[in-house]
Formats: sequence, C-alpha cells, structure tokens
Amino acid sequence: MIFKKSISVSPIKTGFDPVLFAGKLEDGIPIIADLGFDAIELSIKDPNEKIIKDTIKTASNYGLAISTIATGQSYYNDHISLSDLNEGRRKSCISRMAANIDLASSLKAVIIIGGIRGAGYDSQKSDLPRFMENFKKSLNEIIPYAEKKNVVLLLEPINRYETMLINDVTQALNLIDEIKSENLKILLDTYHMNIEERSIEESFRKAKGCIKYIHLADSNRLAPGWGHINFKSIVSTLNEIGYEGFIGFEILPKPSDHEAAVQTKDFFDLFLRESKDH
Ligand code: LER
Ligand code: MN
Repeated sequence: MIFKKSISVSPIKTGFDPVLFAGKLEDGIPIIADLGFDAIELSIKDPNEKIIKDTIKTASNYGLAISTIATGQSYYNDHISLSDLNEGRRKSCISRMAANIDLASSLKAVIIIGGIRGAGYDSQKSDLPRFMENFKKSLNEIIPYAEKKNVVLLLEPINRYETMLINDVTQALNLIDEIKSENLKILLDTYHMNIEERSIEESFRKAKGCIKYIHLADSNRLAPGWGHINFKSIVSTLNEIGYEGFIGFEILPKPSDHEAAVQTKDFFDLFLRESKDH
C-alpha cells in the first residue's frame, strides 16, 4: 500500500490547537521537509492573505505539496460559520469557502469541512435544527462551485465536545447520501472516532469507498504512539479496505512542535514497516 504523509500546520497563531509551527511556519517547513513528509495541510483563515501565498511558495521551494486546506479558523478566529443563524455572517462564510475552493483548485488540494460548520448552538442549545438546516443550505450553495472547479470537499465527523453538528460516521454518511454530490466525501479523524465510534475499525469499514483523507492522532490528540489508540489494528483495517492516499497527522504541538513532528515521523516509519509485514 502506498501512503503519502502530510502534517497539519498554520501560518498564523490560531485558537485551533492541533497544528504545528503556528505563527512560525518559516522555521517549521524546513524541519517538516527534512523529516520526509510529502505535504502539509494548511490550516487557514482567509485564503487571500499574503502570508498564504508566501507559505505556499516556501513549501514548494522545499518540495512539499499542499495536500489539504483546513478551514476551521474561519470559525475559531473570525466567528463565522456555515450554519450561522445570522445571514450576513453565513454569507461571508460562503464567500470565504468560494475563495478556499479557488485556492484548492489551483493547488489540486482537497478542502475540509470541519470546524467551519460551527458548533450548532449559541446561548441556548435548543436551536440545533435551525443550525443544521442552515448548514445543509450552505453545503447546497457551495457544492455547485466545488463541482465546477473540480474540488472535493470533505465532511469530517467531529466529537460532541466541539460541535453538535455531525459527530459520528453514520451521521456524516447519511448527510453525504442526502446531498448526493461526487464532490462531497468523508474525512475520518481517529481522535474524534475514539470518542464517538463504537469501533474505530468497523467505522472505517462502513465508510470504505467514501474516505478521501484521514487524520491520525492519538486518543489525547498527541502524536501517534503517545496515547492508547491501537494503530496496528487501524493499519490492518486500512489495508483491508484498500485505502490509498494521504495520511494526515493533526496533532497538538506538545511537548514541542519539533518533538511532535519527530515522533510522528518515527511512528510513520513503523506504520509502513508494519503494513509491509501484512
Ligand atoms: C479538524 O480537522 C478537526 O479535527 C476538528 O477538531 C476541528 O474542529
Ligand atoms: Mn481532524
């Protein structure tokens, strides 16, 4: 099996925690390239900011592709979301997504619909149906543009402590079924799955064919190997379902950005050795 490896980073400091080298990516890119990663996942706020162009150029100088555009900072930093009940903020989030699609199209990257959908509640928790309705409305507004630009959007189930909108694989697959677009697929993140799924392996099997990207992180969101998820079993499930493509590592910068990146690389080498033995 051929996996390419990517790691989540942010050019700017952000309230979104599991990214490496946030605000110091110029220092991080050479380290990531040196460790043998193929690509970076760019966690961004506004794709039109100059720092994004500069980062992409530096990454390319070091031979790193951009595998993925992660969009949650629009919500975590700028407080606009795809489910926003305020029409002005929802529309400005749609415009942000259109710009993300333009960027992803030029980079041949995929786009994550994770935190950008919002938490699904504000002061009261009773408005979930309205947030969900708005989220679906927004998806239906952006998907035709993604289709036109040939960009794949990835719906990521996120654990209940971060959002009330789509927590598990079954909910995500149902929504994907309902929307019916070849450009809407699923991203599975082992950190969220560890909280929400009855069995991580069974859920990978259930989503087989629809999975276009994977986030690996351990149970505590540290680099794989520093928590208690059974990655050996996950590797053999990925082999079994024939997953090919990127493995992205979305981990906390702990104990430091550098140590987390090195642990990820050491883990991945083991991961590849194990998958060759199977
Ligand atoms: C993003 O990939 C993610 O995993 C979420 O925790 C973001 O809200
Ligand atoms: Mn994730």
